[in-house]
Amino acid sequence: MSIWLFSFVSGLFLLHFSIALILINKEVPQSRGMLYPRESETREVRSLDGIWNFVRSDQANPTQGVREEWYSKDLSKSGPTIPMPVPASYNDITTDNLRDHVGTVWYDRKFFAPRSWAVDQRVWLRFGSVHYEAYVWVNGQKVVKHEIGHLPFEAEVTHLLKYGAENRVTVMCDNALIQTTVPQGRITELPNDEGMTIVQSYTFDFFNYAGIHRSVHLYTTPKTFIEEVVVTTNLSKDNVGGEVLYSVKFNGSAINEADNALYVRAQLYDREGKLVANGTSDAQLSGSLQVDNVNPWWPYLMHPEPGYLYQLEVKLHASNDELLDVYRLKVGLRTLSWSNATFQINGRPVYFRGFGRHEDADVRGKGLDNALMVRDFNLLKWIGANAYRTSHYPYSEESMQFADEHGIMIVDECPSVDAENYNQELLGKHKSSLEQLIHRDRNHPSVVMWSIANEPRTREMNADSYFQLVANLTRSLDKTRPITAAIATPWTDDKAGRFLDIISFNRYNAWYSNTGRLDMVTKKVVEEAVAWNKKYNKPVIMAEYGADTLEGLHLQPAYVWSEEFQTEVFARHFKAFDILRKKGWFIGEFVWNFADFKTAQSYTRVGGNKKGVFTRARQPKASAHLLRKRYFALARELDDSSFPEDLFTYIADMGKTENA
Ligand code: BDP
Repeated sequence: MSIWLFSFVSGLFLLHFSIALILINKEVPQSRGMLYPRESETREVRSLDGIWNFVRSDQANPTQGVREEWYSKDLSKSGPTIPMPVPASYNDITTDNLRDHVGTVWYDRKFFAPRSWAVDQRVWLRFGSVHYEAYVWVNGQKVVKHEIGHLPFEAEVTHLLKYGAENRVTVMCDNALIQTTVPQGRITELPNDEGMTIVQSYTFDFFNYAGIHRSVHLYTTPKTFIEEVVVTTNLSKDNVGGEVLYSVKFNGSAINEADNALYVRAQLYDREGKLVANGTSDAQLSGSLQVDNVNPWWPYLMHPEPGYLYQLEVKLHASNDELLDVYRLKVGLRTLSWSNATFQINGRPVYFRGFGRHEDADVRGKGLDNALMVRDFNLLKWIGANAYRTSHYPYSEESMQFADEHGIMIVDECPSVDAENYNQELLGKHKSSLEQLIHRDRNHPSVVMWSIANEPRTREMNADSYFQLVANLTRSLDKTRPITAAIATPWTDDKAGRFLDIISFNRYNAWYSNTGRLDMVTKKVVEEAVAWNKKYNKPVIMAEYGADTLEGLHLQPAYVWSEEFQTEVFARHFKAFDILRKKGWFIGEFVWNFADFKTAQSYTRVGGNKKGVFTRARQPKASAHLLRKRYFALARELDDSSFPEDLFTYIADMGKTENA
């Protein structure tokens, strides 16, 4: 090779190498609109939930449906369809191997657009979540594409609908995870008994359920309508005076072109429906409302009336006072503050006692299920928890609203799990997932922290610049909440903690390390928490600890997988947490996991991950009763709440009561 050619090639190599090293901060697309669909005097909402038609593509030919334009006619015309419930994961509905299907599947259904919708308004089609990637057509016309599950998306379909007639919506959904999706996975082609097959693998520990996971809505808005509402709140030092700051964006033309002077009337109602504040916005459609004798939003058990919500009514008016649009949302007034040692709500220090969770259930997988959601909140309150992390992706909007109502604090996590092999495309999508999450959840009082990742490989090359960019974006989008990430990399090697406000760590003492050694828990937990705090001088949370437990397996003395073992593992951790609490900067304990859940098949998983305190059918294991005593004891000690009457079972008189 000539010297010239050699230097050219090595130059190329160097260039390539340095590109791999440098991650560039590129703008992420900004979400718009997507207010949760609510009826009002100017808006109608229709659900498209129900039984849809469903076709799975040939795994070896995933683009066949697009090439053959299956969306241009009823799916049933292109081949046999099966019924599929929406919302639900499709994986566990049939009795064949649809569970392990990799690639695209198709859904369609018909619906009527009433004649009344044809006049003077817009119609929107909104999906609460389709996992992982979705392509949507209406009457054969492509309307929207969305990547990254667990997040809502929508499109205006006004001009595509036939009014007073039947219409068709078609969805193609792709569950494939690769190195540039969030979360990452790998697709490989492997030989099987019939020849070759496509296999999906991933390192994260929950089943990659897919399909139309949350509700599908059609809703109407006026031509000129409220597109965004952002709310922040303040309280006076004594929590007596409150302030609601709102900022509204509209979409659509003003009534006549010369009329740019739209304005907003904002009214705030208390729980009893009494008007407590009202005002008119400035020309930018922003304003503030002052509330006297405010009822602040408090977490469960921190106050006799937790989860207090007001209703904010936002009315968009033309300059001639004509009412254009009305949107109502719930607002909780609270403040958050944090330092290098504490996290405070309304000026009072918070100690988190909660769970990592999953959206997961028998049959419906990750599909929204109101019965399950309400049962889960009843269990959270029964056990005395005040918080959970939406491990490892955004949970349904309905559950966020429920958390607001019940005073459960949320550590709101984006869908980045086990991030590795950091690359530019991954960074872009990771940032976009946070942008979409913050856009969706910024008005929820229950959201008290953003979690920007779970167990990223933070010792890898590039982890520092990657997480600096992710954290910077998060902070630029919301300065009112602290940032955390659940880290499992040893503190000695971690490169991401310095970009966080609160350090969360996951560790499985006596399970993945020193298996079975209950005598090797307490000291290790204390030592590790102290080390994290020393390294970063920030508040510390233990975000995951636990042990797989087969319901009904009893072994004394405690032995791994038994109910006795899980209970003992918890007790050893409680001891560590009490030592740590005295240090001032240890601010929370989260058990892994709230309930048993489905994972990919593995010889370490018996029908799934069994670290639940509740079974997958949401019944308590022995550990739940212990945890309940601890959580209520903490609530009494720290927040002065009282014990539920049935917390302690009667055992004996113990000489405390007088003879009858
Ligand atoms: C942690 C992960 C969590 C797993 C858990 C476990 O964050 O998703 O389910 O381990 O192995 O590392 O049970």
